[in-house]
Amino acid sequence: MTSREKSAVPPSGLPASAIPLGSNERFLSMLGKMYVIREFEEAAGQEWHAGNIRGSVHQYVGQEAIAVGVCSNLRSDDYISSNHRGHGHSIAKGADPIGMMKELFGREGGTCGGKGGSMHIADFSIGMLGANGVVADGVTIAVGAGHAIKVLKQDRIAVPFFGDGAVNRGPLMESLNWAKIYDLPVLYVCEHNGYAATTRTSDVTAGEGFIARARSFGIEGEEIDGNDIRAVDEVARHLAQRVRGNGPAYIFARTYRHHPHNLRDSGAYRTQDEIDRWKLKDPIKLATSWLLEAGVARAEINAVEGDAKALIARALTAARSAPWPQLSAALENVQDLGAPL
Ligand SMILES: Cc1ncc(C[n+]2csc(CCOP(=O)(O)OP(=O)(O)O)c2C)c(N)n1
Ligand SMILES: [Mg+2]
Repeated sequence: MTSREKSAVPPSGLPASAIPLGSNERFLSMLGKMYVIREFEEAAGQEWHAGNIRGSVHQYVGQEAIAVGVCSNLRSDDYISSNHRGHGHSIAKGADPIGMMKELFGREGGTCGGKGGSMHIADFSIGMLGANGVVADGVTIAVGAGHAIKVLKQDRIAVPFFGDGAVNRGPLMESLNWAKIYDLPVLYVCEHNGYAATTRTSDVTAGEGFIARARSFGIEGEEIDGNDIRAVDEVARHLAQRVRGNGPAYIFARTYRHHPHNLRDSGAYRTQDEIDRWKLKDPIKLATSWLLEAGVARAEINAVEGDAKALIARALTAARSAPWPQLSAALENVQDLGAPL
């Protein structure tokens, strides 16, 4: 089966964008997507420790509400770009988790033919322009897409997801200037989880950080609790509408990653108390508790969780049994600059 074959039924039935705004069904659907991301990430961690996945894996656990809340307000032809922590963004935009798991395993049928791995998942068929291992560089790709949208007079938007570690890099600054000067339809999404690898970003950021920097270029936006799917959904809907056909805006979302930076990181620079306090604000737990309060039955919530677990179990089975890529595929989809072999 190829990655293009959408083998996975969305675990919560209809995609969130097809369900009336603000309804319990919409939020239940988003909860289902958050569960798929969480199950994918926990499974990826286990498989990495078991030696079945090579390279780095950066888990998105704890930040799921941002990707899901934003992407639920995008059209399938809108673009996103991502960073090294990109699995959640890809799943939220509609990538097939089975193809993605094959990709992490380096197998044939992976999203990128098994040649990209965790940090290079791209699926142009759903507007996912790529994860990116170079901090801040995914942002410039989305701004380039935004420029193309403007030149081609389309009504799409481009959404770069990036972390607080990108805020001190030059490409982000250049991109803000370019996006504003050309009034490009770009919705910046800064996921402020407080850390860039093992460094607390407040220790290495001069001035007031991303919001002040965006404002200094004349770009306005909103700061939100990135663990509250309702807040992300509301603000993303409003800002995606504003950006479409207009100039840039930003979402600054406060959040936290539950796990260390990647699977090689001991995480020794954070206290257990800090981690525990943020886990009380787990976006899945928060959404579950207010959905129950809103009258959604526990059985419905259990069902979306069960669907997500079943989907990821299928993804693991498929990834384990998929063949390795053919040697002849090594030079397929590689840019040919004309150099002699
Ligand atoms: C240009 C560049 N510098 C350094 C690194 C090493 N590096 C990889 S991820 C990372 C931290 C990024 O932090 P942030 O952007 O906040 O994302 P988070 O990991 O918190 O999701 C660093 C420094 C890199 N990949 N690229
Ligand atoms: Mg960070």
